[in-house]
Amino acid sequence: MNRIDILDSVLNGLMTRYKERVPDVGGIIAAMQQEGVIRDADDIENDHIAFRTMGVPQLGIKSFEKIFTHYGYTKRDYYNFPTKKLDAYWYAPPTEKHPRIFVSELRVQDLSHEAQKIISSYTNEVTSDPVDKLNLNNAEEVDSFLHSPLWRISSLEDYNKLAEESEYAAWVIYNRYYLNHFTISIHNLKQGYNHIEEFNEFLEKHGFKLNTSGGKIKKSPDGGLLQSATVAEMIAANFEGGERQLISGSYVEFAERRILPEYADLPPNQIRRQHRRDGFEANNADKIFESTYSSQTRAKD
Ligand code: OOG
Ligand code: NI
Repeated sequence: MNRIDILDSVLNGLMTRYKERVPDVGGIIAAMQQEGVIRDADDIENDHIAFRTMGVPQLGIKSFEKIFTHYGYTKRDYYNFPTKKLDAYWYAPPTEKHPRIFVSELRVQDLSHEAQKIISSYTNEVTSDPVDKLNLNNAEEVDSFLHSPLWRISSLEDYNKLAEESEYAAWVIYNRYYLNHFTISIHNLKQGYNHIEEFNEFLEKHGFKLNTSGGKIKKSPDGGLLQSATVAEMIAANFEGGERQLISGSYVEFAERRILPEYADLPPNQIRRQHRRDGFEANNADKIFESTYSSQTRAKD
């Protein structure tokens, strides 16, 4: 298998698990089919996928990114989220058919001593960078790594303590490298659905709840990138000792990338990905992170 085939297989594995965990994915696909927006799921262009990581020396972005740079992804811009204490990068895919990747990392050393102690009690079980031990040319090995525990199952008490200080920290302690979201590209859909405002209306008409942080539409200052996201679905989590609690799982995002001003006159049938606004926007992302935060999930009736 060449690297693109391995990548496809790893991405398929991620999407399969994600669809099982996030019923909204199947629900949105079904609603799009019902209204004739797509014929089947393969008609959906995946704008990007996102992962969350713990910023400790043997893990975090610099460990995780090795998986996808091996398959031809290139590291692009850096983003900083001061209040959430996060760093992030995005990665450009090896071909136009593949999704971009957004990877964030919690600046663990910026948390309280108590939160750091809880986190390290888990992350210290990983004694060296686990990606270095992986055979990245073996898709099954990578798939199983992405869906296996990195550390022991957390206690409910630790989860709730972490959530008080960083909901992101709590999310990663439980959900680890599960796909955080995939993103439906809106701009290439048929008329009536290819702008974020009308797509949001379509979603709400079908009963999907949108993240309202900063408004339902997150718009970049250049006007080129418009995003919205569902509120994360709650999953019945099993904690140490058989304790259970509903916690945030993953969500779905929607992105409209406008044509760059310099290509405004290109005929529509010649517009490709490179003619549209690329990358991400820190202020949009800052609000999208909150799709898994209780301020948003609580509002989900
Ligand atoms: C990522 C939030 C940011 C985007 O497209 O800007 C994001 C996350 O929730 O982990 O997805
Ligand atoms: Ni995103």
